[in-house]
Amino acid sequence: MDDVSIDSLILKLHDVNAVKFGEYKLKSGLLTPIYIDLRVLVSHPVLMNQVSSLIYQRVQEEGLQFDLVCGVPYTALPLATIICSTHELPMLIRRKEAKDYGTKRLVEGSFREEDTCLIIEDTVTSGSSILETAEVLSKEGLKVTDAVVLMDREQGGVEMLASHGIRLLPIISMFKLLNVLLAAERIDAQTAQGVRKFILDNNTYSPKKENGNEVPATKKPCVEPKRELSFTERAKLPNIHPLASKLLSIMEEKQSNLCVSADMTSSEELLQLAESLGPKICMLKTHVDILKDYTEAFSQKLQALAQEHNFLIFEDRKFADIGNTVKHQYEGGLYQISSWSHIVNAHAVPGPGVVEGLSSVGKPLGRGCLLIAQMSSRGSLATGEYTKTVLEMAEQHSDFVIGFICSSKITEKPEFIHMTPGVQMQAGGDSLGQQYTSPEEVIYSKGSDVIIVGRGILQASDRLKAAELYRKLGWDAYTKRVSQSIQ
Ligand code: 5BU
Repeated sequence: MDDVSIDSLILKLHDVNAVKFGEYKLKSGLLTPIYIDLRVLVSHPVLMNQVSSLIYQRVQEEGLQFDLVCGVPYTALPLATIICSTHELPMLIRRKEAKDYGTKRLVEGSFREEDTCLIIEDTVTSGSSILETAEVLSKEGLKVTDAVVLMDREQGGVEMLASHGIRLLPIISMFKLLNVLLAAERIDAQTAQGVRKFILDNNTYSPKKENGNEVPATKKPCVEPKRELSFTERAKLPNIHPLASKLLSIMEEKQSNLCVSADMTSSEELLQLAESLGPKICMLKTHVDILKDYTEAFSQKLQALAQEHNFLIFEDRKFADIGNTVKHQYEGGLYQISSWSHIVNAHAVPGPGVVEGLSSVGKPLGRGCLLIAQMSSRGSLATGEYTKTVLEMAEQHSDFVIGFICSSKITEKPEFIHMTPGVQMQAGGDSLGQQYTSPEEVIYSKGSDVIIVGRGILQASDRLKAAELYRKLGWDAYTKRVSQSIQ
């Protein structure tokens, strides 16, 4: 299941008022600042089909084994019906009340004892509705081991159900929903923060609540609650590209997710900048073709400084031609970029050939590439379906692509590093279309990993002091994000 289709679904759910912000009373009597009402889905057949196919996709991805499907009444009933009808799966209907005439059955449909029934639900808060349905099914001799839910409010449902031996598989989590709505400017940072706090403060699951006794270890959740990995943990992932691993380790070691954009026209000045800001940064970004006095000696000195101060060099060359041409542009010409730059970036416009051409030069040298998934400039065309295709291209070339230039997190895959330019303390922009977002917003709210700052530092009266300030703002936003992701 890809993140971009989840993102667009979240926006559509917001469009049809299935996600509301304000003050609402939950079944438990608790007042909540966010209300998820998926009952409206029945009025939107296209959305209904999309949700059903996402649920089924999840079922398949997890390789779930079951004999029958049951939707929790009422909202999930039509969803289960669509899934079962489309994929020709036998379904059961759970009655909420036993009818007082006829068979008095609580579960309608044919089944055998010991059959396994998969439960489908629309929204989960505590997990009690799923548990109730599972208990009714169990009384009929059915087994329930898994449940798939569209929207998990992340208030303890996963853990509670796990303690009853049911694995809950959510498709959209509350924190993801907030991040997407925030990135799309549907809600402001204050609303998102208010909801996050509410969710963290109102977890409904406590092992002690189970019959007043601590739940035995064997009944503890079989699914670990989702937690964002730290840079150190990501650096150790089995499938991580060695260069991505190196960058993540540098970031943790130097407590810096700051990349300075050294947009200078004099080699000497650039080297002085690298010398003085080196200790504060994880990466230094260049535009080598704006230097008026490039020499090979310059690139050698820059490499020595990168070694001395432990940062990576990223030449922001934005390759965008057919594979054969970019291969020459990367390796040869005046600049011989592949010989000194650890990281380069590329537009996806030409198709996968651009990555393959660059990879044929860079991969043997242990270099890495960032794909430009979104841009910071006004009116950028790199949005929506385009961004989605960039992500797919990266996934298909993960032996060379280490991440993205983007304005917000575009994938949950922790192997990819998200880097965001267009960063300054104050929002605004320049007269040529650049648009600025603050470090806090980029890292904490939009989920990116690295801030790329140029003029915010270069035009400061004290560049070192400004770099230290950006480093601290970026790092604090990252630590806050990771610590709050423990859901
Ligand atoms: P600024 O001075 O912080 O605005 O510089 C931003 C740098 O990042 C500059 O070198 C741009 O070329 C680069 N950049 C960007 O601003 N936006 C983008 O989408 C991409 C690169 Br890709």
